[in-house]
Amino acid sequence: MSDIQTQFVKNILSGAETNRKETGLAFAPSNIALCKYWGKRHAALNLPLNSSLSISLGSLGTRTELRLRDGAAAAPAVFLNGELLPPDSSFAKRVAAFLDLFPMVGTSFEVRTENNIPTAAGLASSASGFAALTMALNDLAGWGLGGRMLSMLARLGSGSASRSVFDGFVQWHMGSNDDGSDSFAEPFSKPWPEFRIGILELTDAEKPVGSRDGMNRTVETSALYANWPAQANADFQTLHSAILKRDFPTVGQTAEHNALSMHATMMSAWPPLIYLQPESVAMIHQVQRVRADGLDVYLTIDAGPNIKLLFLEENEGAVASAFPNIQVINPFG
Ligand code: 2P0
Repeated sequence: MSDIQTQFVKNILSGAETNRKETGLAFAPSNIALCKYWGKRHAALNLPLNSSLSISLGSLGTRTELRLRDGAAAAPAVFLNGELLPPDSSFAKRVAAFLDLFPMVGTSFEVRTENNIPTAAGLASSASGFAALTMALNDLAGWGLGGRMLSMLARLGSGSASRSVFDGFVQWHMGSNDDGSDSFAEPFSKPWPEFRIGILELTDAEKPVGSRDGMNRTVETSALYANWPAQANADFQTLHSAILKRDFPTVGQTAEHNALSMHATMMSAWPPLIYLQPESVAMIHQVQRVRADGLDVYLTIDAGPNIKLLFLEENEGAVASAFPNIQVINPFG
């Protein structure tokens, strides 16, 4: 816990009343970025170098129950899908560090977190995990914080968690203040009920480098990274207006271009970050082939090997024939 984090939490909670209960409960959806967050301007506050934009996955995400335990201050007991995690596991350590920011709520917690997203599908669970934990904390403490404040607190756990506080299309404004007070997420746009996401789980190979280390390495060593914030901020604007206009081809093209540009900056880091596997590259080519044949389908890829397809309901049958192993998600269903 750093002084700047402590001050940040104090600022967010100033004015919030505490009405503490024994248990807090919350659900937060997973999200997929159409304009990716890649690179930080401040590590402790998870302040990004570009704005990002995502779509939340409806009922797919994380449900978290948070309970206060009696007794002396202790590391939290963290259960993931019913199993107690070793305290030195990376998720348990990150949860402990996050809860340490809230000694005014308690100093000994039990955290029960359940993901209903297949963990191997490459869907970030830290985003929904820290969003659900933040919302469960808000429930337990009875702060009654609104979405903007919750997104800023969730951001301290994981940058992408700031977007998982909301349903539907979400924008995370990078902000410019050094104290992080204007870097928050908020929803925009009405539901787009025809929007579909297809998950292609190509391999469950462990990713060699986590997102946090990967983005830091890219910022520090990639000469191409210098161009990324400008492209991402332009893509953000294009996506924002194309979503409001329901211009699907522009949404798809911009999201695909954004994801592949992020991968290009990753590959130009040193040592290189190559998250794509041979199956991923084969699938990128297949998406291009079926699109050349007239099917309106686009892809996005996160810091891993699996591919996510973007398409509209009217093409669900054709996409499922072209990609038989697809798992289709209706984010507004
Ligand atoms: C995103 N990713 O926008 C991008 C695309 C991965 C690739 O946000 O260090 O786990 O906790 O702030 O949020 C993953 O990064 O990183 C991520 P931290 P986080 O979804």
